[in-house]
Amino acid sequence: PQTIYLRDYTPFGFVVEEVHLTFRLAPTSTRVLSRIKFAPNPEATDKTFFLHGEDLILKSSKIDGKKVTPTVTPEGLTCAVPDKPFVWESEVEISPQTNTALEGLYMSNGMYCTQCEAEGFRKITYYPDRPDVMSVFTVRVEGPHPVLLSNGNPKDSGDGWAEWRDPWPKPSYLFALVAGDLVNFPGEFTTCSGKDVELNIWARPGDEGKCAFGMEALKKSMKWDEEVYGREYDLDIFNIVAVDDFNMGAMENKGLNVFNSSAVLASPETSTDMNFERIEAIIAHEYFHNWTGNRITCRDWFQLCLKEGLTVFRDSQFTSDMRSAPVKRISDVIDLRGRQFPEDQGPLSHPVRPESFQEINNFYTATVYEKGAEVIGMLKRLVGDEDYAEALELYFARHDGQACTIEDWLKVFEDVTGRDLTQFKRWYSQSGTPRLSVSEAYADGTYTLTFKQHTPPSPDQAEKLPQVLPIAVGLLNPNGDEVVKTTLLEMTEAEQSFEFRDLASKPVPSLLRGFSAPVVLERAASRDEQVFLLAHDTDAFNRWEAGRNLARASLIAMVRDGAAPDQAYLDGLAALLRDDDLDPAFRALMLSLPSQSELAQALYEVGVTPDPDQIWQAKETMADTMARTFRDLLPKLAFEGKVTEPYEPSAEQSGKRSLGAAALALQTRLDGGEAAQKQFDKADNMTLQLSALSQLIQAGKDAKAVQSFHDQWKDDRLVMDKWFGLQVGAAHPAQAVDRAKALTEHPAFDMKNPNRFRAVFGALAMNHAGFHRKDGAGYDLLADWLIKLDAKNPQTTARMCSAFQTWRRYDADRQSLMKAALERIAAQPSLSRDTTEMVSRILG
Ligand code: B3K
Ligand code: ZN
Repeated sequence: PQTIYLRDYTPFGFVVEEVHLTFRLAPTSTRVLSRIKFAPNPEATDKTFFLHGEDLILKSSKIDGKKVTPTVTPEGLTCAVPDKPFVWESEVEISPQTNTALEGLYMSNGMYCTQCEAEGFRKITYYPDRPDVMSVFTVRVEGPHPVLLSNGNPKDSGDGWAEWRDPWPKPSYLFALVAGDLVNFPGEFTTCSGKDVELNIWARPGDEGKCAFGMEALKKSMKWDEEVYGREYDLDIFNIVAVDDFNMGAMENKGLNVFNSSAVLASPETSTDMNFERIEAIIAHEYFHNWTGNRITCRDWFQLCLKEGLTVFRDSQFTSDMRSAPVKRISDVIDLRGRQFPEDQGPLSHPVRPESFQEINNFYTATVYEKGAEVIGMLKRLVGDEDYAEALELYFARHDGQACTIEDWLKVFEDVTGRDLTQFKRWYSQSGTPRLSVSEAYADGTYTLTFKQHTPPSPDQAEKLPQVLPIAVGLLNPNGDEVVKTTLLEMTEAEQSFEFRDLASKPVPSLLRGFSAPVVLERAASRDEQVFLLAHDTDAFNRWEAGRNLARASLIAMVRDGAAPDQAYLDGLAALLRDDDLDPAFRALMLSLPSQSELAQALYEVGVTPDPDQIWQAKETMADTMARTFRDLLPKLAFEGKVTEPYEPSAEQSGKRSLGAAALALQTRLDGGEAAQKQFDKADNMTLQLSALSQLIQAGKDAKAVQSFHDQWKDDRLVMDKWFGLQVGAAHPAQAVDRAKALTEHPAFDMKNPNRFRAVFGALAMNHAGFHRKDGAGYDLLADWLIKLDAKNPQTTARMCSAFQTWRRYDADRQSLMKAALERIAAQPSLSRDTTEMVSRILG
C-alpha cells in the first residue's frame, strides 16, 4: 500500500463552485447523478484533473454537456479539461445493499444512510474527496421512502422526492443522506439572536420512546456553545438520525448528524447511568463540531486533531459544567491511561499530528482525540482563561469558512498572547509519553523542587526533545493545611528547579494537580506521603491520585514480592469512605482499582514480566481484603448508594448508584451473590439490573439471571449488546474465551453489526487475564474472527487489532503466540489496507 506524507501536501488544481447531486435510490443499483462547477485554482501549480472514485460503475460523463471518456482506475479518474471554468456531469451506479464496510452509502435494517469521513464520499460519486475542497451542495433524493434527508435546509419536496440545500461550503466528508421509514422525536430551539431552529431525532419505529434524553442533551449543547464559546447555530433545522449498523459513535455531517443508535437512544429501563452520560457527551461533541470541524475544517487529514482534539476538549468542558468537574477529570484520566498511554508507549505510537499514513481511518485514535484534547488543556493553562477565550474568538473570526492547519491554530494564540509557541508545538509532532521525575530539597525556609523530563524513544522517532510542561503544584504543611495554593510551574528544560520561599517547615508537595500534563510522574514518594495526601489534599484529583498510587504500589508489591495488601492504604481509604461530606461518585472512584492492563504496564516498567494470572489474582486478593476490611462500612455505603426518588440520569443520582455498585461488588465477595440476586430481582432500571448481573457473573452465580435477562430483553438490540458483552467481560478468566466462543454461535450474534461484534470481542480483549490465557486460545479466537470480519468490514477489524498492541510486554511464550496470531492475520490473501497497516505497525 501507498504511504501518504504530510510534507507532500499540495492544493487541488481546481476550485468547486457548486455541487448538484441526484440520488435515485435502489438497494443494489442506486444511481448517483452529479453536476459540478469547477474552475481553475489560481493558487495551485498541479493542474491534473483527478477525481477520486472507488467501487463505482461509471455510466456516463460529460464536460460542458459533451460526452467525454476519462481514464478510469480503481482509485479514480483523470480527464482532459478546458483551461477555464467548466461543468462536469456524471452518472454512476452503486450498491448500498451489499456495502458491509459501512462506508459510503449503505443500508442498515432497510434504511439508507451514509458515512463519508474520512474518505467515503469517493464511494458515492467521482469527486475531489479531500477536506480542503469546499463547496455548497444541492441534493435531490428520490425513493419510495417517507423520510428523505440530506444536509442543510429543506428546499422542496413531493411524493417520492425531496431537495435539500446546504448554504455553507463544506468538504465532501461532511456530506450525508438518510432515507427510510423513520419516525421523528421533535424539538425546538431559539438561538441567542432569536432564530427558531427545528430539531429532530429520527429513529426506527418503536424507538421513539428513547429519544427524549438525547433531545434535551442537544438543547443543552446548543445553549452551552452560545454561552461559553459565543457560537450560534447556523441552519433552520438540525437532524440527528439513529442507525444500528455504524462503525463508530457518531458523525457530525452538516445539519444531519448520524449516530450509532447506542450513542443516542436511551431510556431508564434499557440504559445505564454511564450510557446516559456518554450519550450527552457524544451529542454535545457532534454538535460542537458544527463550528470546530465544519465551519472551520481541516486542510488535510494530518490536521485531524485540529477538529478532534478541540472538540473533545470542548465536550469535556461541557460535561464538567453539566456534571461534576473533578469526577469528569478523574474519569478522563482513567480513560487516557487505559487507552492512550498503551498506544503512545507501544508500536502504534504516533504524534498528535501524524506525519504519514496508509489508511487515515487508522488514525482516529486516542492520541489524536484524547491526547489532542490534553494538549489544548495545557495550552489553556499556560495562557490563562482570558487569553484562551480571546484566542478562540480570533480563531473563529479569522478562519471561518476555511480548511486549516495546526500552524493556523497556534498562530492565533501567538498573536493574542505574544508568546512564542515553537517549543510547545512539539506536543503535536513528538510522539510518546514524557516521564517526569522529581526530587526535593529544603533548607532555611526554601523548598526546591527539581524536575527531570525524558521521553523514551518510540518506533517512529528515535530522538525526543524536552517539552513544555505545565506543572500545577500545591504545598501542604505537616498539619495538612495548604501553605502554597495551586501554582503553575512552566517547565521547558530537560531539568529544571523551582523554589518556594518563606516556608516554616518542609512541606508535602501535591504535584501535577488536576493532571496538568499528560505525563507519567515518576515519584519515589514515600508511602506516608501518599497516605497524607489521600487524607488532606485539597485538590480532588490528586486526592484520588494518591489513593490510586497507593493501590498500584500495593498491587505491584503483591505480584512482585508476594506482599500482603497495604494496610495503610486500606486504613486511609476507610477514613475517606466514612466521610459523608465527600461526593458519593468520588468515593466510588476511590474504590476502583487500577486496571489489569495498567498494572501489566507498570510491572513491565519496573522490569518485571507481567503475568496476567498473577495480576488477576492480586486484584482478587486486594478486593477480597477490602471486602473484609470494610465489612462494617458496607451497609452504610449501600444505604448512601440508594436512590429513593424516581430514576433520573443526573450526576447526583448516578453518583449514588455508582457508590452502591461499588459496595455491592464488595458485598458479593462476602455473601456469594445474595444481595446481588436481590437487587437483580427488584431492579427497575438498567443501571441496577446490570450491576447486579455483573456481580452474579463474577460470583459464578449467573445461570438463572443470564437466562432471565435474555428472556426479558431479547427484542431490544442495545440491551442484548450488554448481555453479550457482560458474559465475556465479567467472566472468570478461565471461562472468558469459551463463553465468547459459545456466544458467537448464539442466533442473535451478527458479525455484520459492529456493536454486536464489539460486544463480544471488545469484551474479550478487555478481560485481560482471559484474553491472555496461557495456551493462546484468546489470541487465536480473536484472530479467527478478525480474519472473517476483515472481508466485510475493514475499518472495525483494523481498529480491533489494537488488542494485540502490547504484545511485547509479555513472556516469551505469550509473545510468540500473539506474534503467530498477528502473522496469521497478515498472511491472509486480499487483506484490507486498513488491517494490513495496523498489523504491520504492531509487528514492527
Ligand atoms: N468525526 C467522526 C469520526 C469519523 C471516523 C471515520 N473513521 C466522529 C467524531 O469524531 O465526532
Ligand atoms: Zn469528533
